[in-house]
Amino acid sequence: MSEAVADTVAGAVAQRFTELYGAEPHGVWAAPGRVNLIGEHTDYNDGFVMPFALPHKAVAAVSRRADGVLRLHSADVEGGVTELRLDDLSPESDKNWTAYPAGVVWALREAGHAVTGADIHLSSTVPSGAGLSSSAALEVVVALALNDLFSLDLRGWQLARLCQRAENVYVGAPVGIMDQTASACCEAGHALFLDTRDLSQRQIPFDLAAEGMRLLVVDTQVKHSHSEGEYGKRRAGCEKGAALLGVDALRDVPYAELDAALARLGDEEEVRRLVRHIVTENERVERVVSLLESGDTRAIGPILVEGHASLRDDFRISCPELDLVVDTALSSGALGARMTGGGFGGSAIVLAEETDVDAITKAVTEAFSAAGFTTPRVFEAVPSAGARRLR
Ligand code: GAF
Repeated sequence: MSEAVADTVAGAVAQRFTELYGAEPHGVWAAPGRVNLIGEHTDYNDGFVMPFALPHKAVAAVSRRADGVLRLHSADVEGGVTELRLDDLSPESDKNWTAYPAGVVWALREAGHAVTGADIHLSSTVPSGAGLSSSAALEVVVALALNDLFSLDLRGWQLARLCQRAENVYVGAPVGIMDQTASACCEAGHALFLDTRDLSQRQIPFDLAAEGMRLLVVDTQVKHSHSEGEYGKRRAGCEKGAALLGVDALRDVPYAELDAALARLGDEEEVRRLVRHIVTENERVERVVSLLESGDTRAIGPILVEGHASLRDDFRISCPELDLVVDTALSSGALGARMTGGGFGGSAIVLAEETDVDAITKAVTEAFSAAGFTTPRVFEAVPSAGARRLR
């Protein structure tokens, strides 16, 4: 988003805030959605991930209050202003969209931060249910706004931890730390190489346009939700694998010792598949990082494809629509393609030469039509800025 566009968006959200609450907001903030280049379901196994921020953002106009009241409004949801008392916030009491911002306020206060109330108006361009972290964007934009307004002085990774806690405990979705950290910490023109064990990070330059390539996001329009059981089952299976192998997390199983670890799991076939995905996926992230750092960007394509096969066959979280994107894109000349995010629907990414983008988009759209699937939404993903104050 250029500075001029950011200013227009901030102005529109601020104006709506003023209409709703009768005074100008104390500030306006933005936090992006993300796509993950590689490193899927590794984050709750203390492993490696590599997301980058999308230009799509949640924007929040916010004012401080001192009277223990939280007022929430979203441009994207039918209905008026929701008014809550901070003292009444309690985990899983709220099953609406308001659980995301209210959960962040709850997590901040639970951690001892003096947040005394707020008026918040939100507006987001991150597609929801598309595996592009619309929830994390909402959480992070609220956390950043409150961090500034109450002078909490928390760093990006600390805000991400609090947002994850809001989602785990308040919303009740057992997600890892990737999405919140991506939204809080990504930088324009870079992918974020993140070690989810200690949250150490490296910004890896990722400017595909300069090299004549593009990265497409194909939103299959198949909706997914992390609070539903399958995500939690995969997480529990990974934790069982770590316990059976006697390690803190599957991150601690070295790739070179994968075969021995699988042999030790004996007839635990389901757990063996989950372990194989996590251990090989961490190694794929490391390979992608080293290829990008040595300037060999095109060579990451086959690794993305390996990652998709592992998610489809071992982790078993793909779906016919995601598989069709990957197969069609590859047979139309893509350099690589894979599902991205939590799975069971959502989006796939396609790495392609700029000159092949139109043909791939057409082929995928036609394949969906021929299969009787809903028309997918295809757009280019440009690595964009992380969360920031707009005004
Ligand atoms: C979802 C979760 F929110 C992340 O924490 C991560 O586990 C991802 O699925 C899979 O890599 O986006």
